[in-house]
Amino acid sequence: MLMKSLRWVCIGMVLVVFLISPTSAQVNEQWVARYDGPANDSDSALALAVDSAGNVYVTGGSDGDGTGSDYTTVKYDTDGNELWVTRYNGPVNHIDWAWALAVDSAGNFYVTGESQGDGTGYDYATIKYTQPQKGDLDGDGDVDRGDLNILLGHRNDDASHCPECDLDGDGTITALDARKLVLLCTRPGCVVD
Ligand SMILES: [Ca+2]
Ligand SMILES: [Ca+2]
Ligand SMILES: [Ca+2]
Ligand SMILES: [Ca+2]
Repeated sequence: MLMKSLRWVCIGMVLVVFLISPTSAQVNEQWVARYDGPANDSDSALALAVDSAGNVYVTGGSDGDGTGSDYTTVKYDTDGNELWVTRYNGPVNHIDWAWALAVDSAGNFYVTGESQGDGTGYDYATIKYTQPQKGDLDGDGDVDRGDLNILLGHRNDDASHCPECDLDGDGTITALDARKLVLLCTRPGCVVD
């Protein structure tokens, strides 16, 4: 009887060791991105979201220069390169912490959190941000013939003349960029409004 119990104890121990042992699967660190705010002080990320293109958004509270902590949202591309930073400081230059963030299918994003109001204690402060649409060179909200004409006006130029025209990022504005823009057109046939 004792031997039988011992055998079950041994089997149990083997199972436990097997279940908690590291598996052969590996995770690899692809990139690490750090953000330090303007005060070179406390920066705390509290939420993260990923859009359909794999870009990463991180938000939280970051000490500003005389503004207390501020909502601070950072966008990274799929390789961890910082694309932009946007900050929000509430009405009394005091504590503003963004606790949550969401991205919709159109690329708009939303942050919310606690923000010190003017005599109102902490308030919800929810912010919607829009992002410039790729290919919308004239900023009218559509990608169409008007944008294509702008791009073609820079044909064979160095990308420094119109950085947003260089859609393939090769440093020169060429017919390949025009082809990419046509694929982004938001109007049937890429006609102008
Ligand atoms: Ca810091
Ligand atoms: Ca603030
Ligand atoms: Ca446009
Ligand atoms: Ca190009």
